[in-house]
Amino acid sequence: MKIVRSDDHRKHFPAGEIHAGEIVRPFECPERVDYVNAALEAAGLTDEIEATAVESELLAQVHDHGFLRFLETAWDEWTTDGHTADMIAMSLPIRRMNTHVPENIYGKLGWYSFASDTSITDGTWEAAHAGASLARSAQRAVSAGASSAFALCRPPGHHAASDFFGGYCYLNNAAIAAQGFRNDGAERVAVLDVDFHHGNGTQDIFYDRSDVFFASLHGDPLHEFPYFLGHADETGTGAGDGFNANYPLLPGTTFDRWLEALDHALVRIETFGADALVVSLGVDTFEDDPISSFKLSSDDFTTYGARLGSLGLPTVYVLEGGYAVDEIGTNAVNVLTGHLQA
Ligand code: FKS
Ligand code: ZN
Repeated sequence: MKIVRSDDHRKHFPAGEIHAGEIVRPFECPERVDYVNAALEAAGLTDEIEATAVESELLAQVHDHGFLRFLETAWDEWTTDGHTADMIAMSLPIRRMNTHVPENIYGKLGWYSFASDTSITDGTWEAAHAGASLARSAQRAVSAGASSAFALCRPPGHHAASDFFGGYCYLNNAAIAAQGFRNDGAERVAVLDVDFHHGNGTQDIFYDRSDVFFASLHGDPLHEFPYFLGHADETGTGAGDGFNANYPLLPGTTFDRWLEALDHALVRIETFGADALVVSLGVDTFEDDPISSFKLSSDDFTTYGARLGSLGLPTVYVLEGGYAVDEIGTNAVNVLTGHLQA
């Protein structure tokens, strides 16, 4: 298992997150990566490779041009306007209010966002770009012959669609890895999203395509973030019809039930005939996660990692969520060691 990491994630750390009407320390914090690094070390997963920068052409295959430009320049434009505090979108377009892209920076901020939980700060672009580079570098190593790789992406990516950010995500690292596999010759790529939250961004990016199959196990959006996408009847559109599979599960879901859904998704991936697999690895399914409601124990992560490994596919793991910070390392690394034992 190749490991790809960067310290640039530290450049992104908003001062606060609005949570239940209060400003709290962001759940998605830099120490998350420190705990994962410590657990990798403890497990002897030390086969590190150097990251190289993701190409702008690949970013442009996954994301909208105007959106990329916005992310790259937002902080400068904001500070030029005289602001110094983090950018938090508070005016977001909703039904029938989205015909013109605003010119005002505050208007653009809302236009390109879907959730006010996700601020832009000095350093957000650099960190997000570095994270995308980790995903691309992990995928390149696997396309070049490594059997698996793990990218310690932070900020996470699976809520970011082609043209909007939110849910702590800016660039869709998993989608970038999947498109990278395609560019490097894989005919069919599967993306499996095991984060507690639905990977709405990844789904949206590949929704009309038959070359990338997307499957996600997550808290039912009727009850859980991102609330507006991730239902079982979303199966793809046009050429992509039949290439999207959602497994919405009730709050409180136990490992038995979760594993049934996983096994179903794995059969779908095998039937699809994937040449490569990208796993959106969020460990917020853990029983003690502070913002999620599934009941997986640390050992359960090892068990399901072995199921993923038993597919025998070239696999890239991309870090997504997980907020029980001192256990995030153990849980993520348990999936990787499970995979390697298979
Ligand atoms: C707390 C509720 C609003 C939404 C939760 C975002 C979850 C993000 C994630 C990711 F993997 F992207 F990090 N926050 N104020 O775990 O899915
Ligand atoms: Zn999550």
